[in-house]
Amino acid sequence: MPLAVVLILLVVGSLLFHLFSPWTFTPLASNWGMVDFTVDITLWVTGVIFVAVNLFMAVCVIKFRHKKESRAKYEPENKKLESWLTLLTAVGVAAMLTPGLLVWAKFVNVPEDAHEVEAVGQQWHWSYRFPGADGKLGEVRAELITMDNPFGMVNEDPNGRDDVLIFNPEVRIPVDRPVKFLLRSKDVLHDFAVAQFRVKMDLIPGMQTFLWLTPTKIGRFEVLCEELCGIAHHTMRGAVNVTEQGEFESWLAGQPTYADTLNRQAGNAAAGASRYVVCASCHGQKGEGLVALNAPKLSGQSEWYLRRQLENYKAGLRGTHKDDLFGRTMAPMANALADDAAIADVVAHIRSLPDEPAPKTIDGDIEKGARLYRVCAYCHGADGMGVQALNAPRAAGMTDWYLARQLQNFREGVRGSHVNDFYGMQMGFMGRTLQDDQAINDLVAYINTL
Ligand code: HEC
Ligand code: HEC
Ligand SMILES: [Cu+2]
Repeated sequence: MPLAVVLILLVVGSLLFHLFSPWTFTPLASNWGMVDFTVDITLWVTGVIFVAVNLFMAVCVIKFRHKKESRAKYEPENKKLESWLTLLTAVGVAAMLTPGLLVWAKFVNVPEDAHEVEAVGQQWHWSYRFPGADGKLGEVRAELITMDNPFGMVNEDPNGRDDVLIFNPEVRIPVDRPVKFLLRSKDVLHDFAVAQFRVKMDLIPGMQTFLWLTPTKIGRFEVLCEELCGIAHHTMRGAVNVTEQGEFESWLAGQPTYADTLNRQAGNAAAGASRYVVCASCHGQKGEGLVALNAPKLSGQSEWYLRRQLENYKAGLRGTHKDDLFGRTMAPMANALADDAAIADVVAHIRSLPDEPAPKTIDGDIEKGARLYRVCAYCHGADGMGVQALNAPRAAGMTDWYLARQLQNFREGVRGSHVNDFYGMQMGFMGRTLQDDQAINDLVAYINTL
């Protein structure tokens, strides 16, 4: 009897959970209503069977429970019942499989008028490429991928010159126009998935895969990598921003083509020197950092990282959080750098400054720090010198009190919580794994030994 009650409670509980649970599908934002329909059918078929089988078991447990006077009857065959059960099972299985085949047929037949976007995955971020004015994506080769040519573009291919390169995890696409995402991985398996679009597909190194959809709602949707791709897999986020056609076009026109990236002017250190005069009042004449002004050492830091931080301050991705006291003193300084050339010049000057190791001011348990640092080494390098491919800056030999404060900031969301700050967000996920200030001190003490 108690078993029968448990079975009945299981059925009632499951139904109530299904009806009242807050975990439901995200609202659909693409043409793939068919996928939802297929999932619904499967849920109905399996749901009805789940309820029927469990209630039947409960009834049997009650009805046929042990009674002294009753005896079991042996009935090995029942043609009629077996035909019924076979037929019902066949109908149920067919009902679950057929819609899936129809969806798949539609999925592999991309509409003629779909425009193309390439999404490129790597540990642990996304970038995108549009075909440009000629409508053709240029040829790419994995062996040509370098820091200066992150897409592996083949220089001789004229189709590639006007390709628009989005070296950022966020992309825009126009609403109500079918789009075919061509998917490519630089390293391991990844999976391009946007929950609201209902379609997803693996990225396979050495192969091009695809998916297509027609976005039907304006909005910003998160891209998740849904294939376990290494220790920082959970930080591999991006966004697809669905906008009106006009807004999309003006955004696209403002993005660099491959030809633009080839012609990018290197910064001028001499011009940067005069711009740096202001910076020196806080960061020091030699970029060595001034603890009294809370300004970190800049000399010896990599060019790409300095540039990105200045851009982030300017765009409000950093230095805008209400508790970010020090970041908020820095942000207006970056705003004074009018354009990309000004940023390139001042960074070129900083790169020309002598790189002397900063004084060590933080004590901690170096052994514990070394153990904690093992995870950090994946992105920042075992030597702490930073890894550009992973967007992680140099930490070794930089100002230690500043590193400790940044770790606190990341942990508390003072830095890295702006929705467009993908790289800060990544470090935020890591910062939140640190238990307390002692862990931070241990880590920084270890970084000081590198
Ligand atoms: C008023 C003082 C002040 C001035 C002037 C100033 N900075 Fe800063 N800067 C700071 C502070 C403080 C921070 C640290 C912010 C934090 O702790 O989050 C900082 C941070 C930075 C960072 C981030 C470093 C990192 O490792 O993430 C860069 C890059 C930077 N400054 C460059 C510049 C440049 C270039 C100039 C001149 C155009 C400049 N700063 C002028 C105070 C200043
Ligand atoms: C998934 C890769 C990844 C891992 C793992 C990682 N970081 Fe980072 N870290 C980053 C990125 C990316 C940035 C740059 C954020 C930005 O651009 O604002 C960063 C920034 C930082 C900064 C700020 C440096 C500065 O000059 O402002 C510190 C400090 C730091 N990381 C320390 C650590 C420590 C300590 C660990 C280990 C607990 C760690 N990181 C693990 C990716 C990583
Ligand atoms: Cu991934």
